[in-house]
Parts: sequence; C-alpha cells; structure tokens
Amino acid sequence: MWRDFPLLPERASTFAPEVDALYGFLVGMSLFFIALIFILITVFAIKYRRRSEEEVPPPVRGSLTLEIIWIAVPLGLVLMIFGWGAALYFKMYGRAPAEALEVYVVGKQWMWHIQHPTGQREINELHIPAGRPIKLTMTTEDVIHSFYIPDFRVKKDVVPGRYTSIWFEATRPGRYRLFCAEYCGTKHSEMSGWVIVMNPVEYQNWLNSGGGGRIESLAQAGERLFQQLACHTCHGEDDPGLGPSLRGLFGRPVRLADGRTVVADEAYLRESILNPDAKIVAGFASPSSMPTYQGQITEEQLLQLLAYLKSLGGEQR
Ligand code: HEC
Ligand SMILES: [Cu+2]
Repeated sequence: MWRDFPLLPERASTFAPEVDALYGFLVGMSLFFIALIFILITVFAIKYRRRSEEEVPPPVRGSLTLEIIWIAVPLGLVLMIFGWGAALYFKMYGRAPAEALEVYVVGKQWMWHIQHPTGQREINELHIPAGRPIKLTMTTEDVIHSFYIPDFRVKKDVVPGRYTSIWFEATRPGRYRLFCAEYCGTKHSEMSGWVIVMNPVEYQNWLNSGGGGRIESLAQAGERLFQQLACHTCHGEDDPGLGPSLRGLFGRPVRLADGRTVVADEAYLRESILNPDAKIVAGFASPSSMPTYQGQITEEQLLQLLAYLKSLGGEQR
C-alpha cells in the first residue's frame, strides 16, 4: 500500500522541474536562515555572556547601516519569490496553448468521468499522449472536488455550476496517480484514479480501439441532443427567426440587449442554456422566449452541446 504513495512524487510534466526549483529555493532559503539565526544566537550567547556579578553592559546605540541591511535583504528576497511565483502561476494557470488537446472532466461523488473529444469515455482513468499539451475543462454534478495529479504538479478545484480548466504536458509514458484533493464526503478518499501517459502511436491505437466499435464524437453526441431537445426549432439553419444563429458563435463578441458586449466563451454558452434570461442577445425580447434547460440535462450532456456549438466554427480557444 505505501508504495502507492511515494514520499517524493515523480517529475513527469514540463511544469514539475519548475515547481520543484521554486520549492527547492524556498526550502533552501529557510534552512539557510534557520541555520544562520541559530548559529548567531549560540555565538552571541557565549561571546556576550555576563562574566561577573558587577558587570554593567555598555549602552547600545542603533545602527542605520544594519537596519537598512535587514530591511533591504528580506525585501529583495520576498519580492524575488513573488515575481518568480507569479510568473510560474500565470504560466501554469493561464490560457492553454492553442494546439492543446481538450479533454472534459466531470466530478461526481465519488468518481471522475472523462470524455474525450473523439467520443471515448472512461471512469477514473485518463489516457493521454506524452509530449503534447493537454487542456482539461472540468465541472461537477454535485459538490466541490479538486483534480490533482502530484506527479505533474497540477491541482485545480472543480466547482458546481461553472467550468474550470488546467493544462499540462506529460513528458514520460507511465502510470501516474490522480486524486480528489477536496474533502467531498464519505468516500472522498476513494475518489482517485490513474493518468496513463502513452507515446503518440500507442495513444492513437488506444483511441482506435476505445469503446469497441463505432463511437460517436462529443460534437456528434451534442448534435443529436440539439435535435432531441428541439434546440433546432429555434436555432435551425433555415432560420425561422425564433432564435439567433449559433454558427460561428464560439469565441465571438455578442452584443446584448442592455448594450453590453460579452465574449461567447464556455461560461456564456453554459449560462445561455441554463439561464437564458441572464443575458439577452440584442434584438430579442426580454424575458427570453428560450426555455431554461436547468435540471433537464446533465453536466456531461451540457459538455456535449458545448462541443457541438464549438464545432459550428468560431474562434478556437
Ligand atoms: C423556443 C425557442 C428556443 C429554443 C427551443 C432554444 N432556444 Fe436558444 N435562444 C432562443 C432565443 C430567442 C435566444 C436569444 C435571446 C436570449 O439571449 O435568450 C436564444 C439564445 C441562445 C444562445 C445565445 C446565442 C447568442 O447569439 O449569444 C445559445 C447559446 C442558445 N440559445 C442555445 C440553445 C440550445 C443549446 C438550445 C437547446 C438545448 C436552445 N438554445 C433552445 C430561443 C430558443
Ligand atoms: Cu471529490
């Protein structure tokens, strides 16, 4: 059992050495100052000890030079740590590279549902190719979970009602532990799994064999839902004028009835489907004639609809 939880995680993503360098510096610096302070306390305690009962210590005046040094040195150090940490943070938790492979994750008490854009689904396992940036778009059906891969040094909360994302690039094929890092109920500790990193050829084989037989891509599943839920009656191609055309919508700025302009990102599409009245498209009546789909569709179905809407063109992000 203890072998499953090694003391030191592996360095298996491009971020890992960078995170380790920062932590190494913090630990090294702390050790240096601990040693320095303890040595000085000991040396001073011995050197300046009281040698006789009558001894009166000489008065001490302040030293401007000393004071400047002990303000400037720590200030410089913490500013450096701040700059270093912020730069790394923005790199890791900023926007994923455009060529990243997008995989969708839905947390549920107490498992991880994974959907690949090509349609493969898995539970508590995530198969990915090495040497390619991977972007995870994540949400949850119930409570807050947290998606954590120690060997990759990435962790991000997965929050009900919205999408969060992380990206990383695995460097070496292998099996790596995946955890939920947010206490989410009785079986929280069982909410773990494996990330299986494969070389690109193996990964392609896995994709081809995945699901056994013909599988529907996420966007295809979304298109089917789009018909089933009758979205096409208002958003159809031969536009009956009941709703705006959704072609090329993703990533585009949308003018709203209240004069604001918002970008049609994932959060906007999600809100448009679950709560149409929140933002009315310019030129349409308020309240919206579009019914709410809150409670009618699962998070996984919502992701499929999203994949379909993205496939209708628009700026890829
Ligand atoms: C009864 C007609 C109707 C149906 C059914 C309908 N919609 Fe809509 N939809 C509208 C109207 C009208 C608007 C514009 C007003 C607004 O913003 O709510 C709209 C807006 C939207 C927008 C924002 C569009 C933009 O240009 O910013 C999205 C996305 C959307 N709908 C998706 C869907 C999806 C997905 C479904 C099916 C699950 C669906 N709609 C079903 C009428 C409908
Ligand atoms: Cu959890």
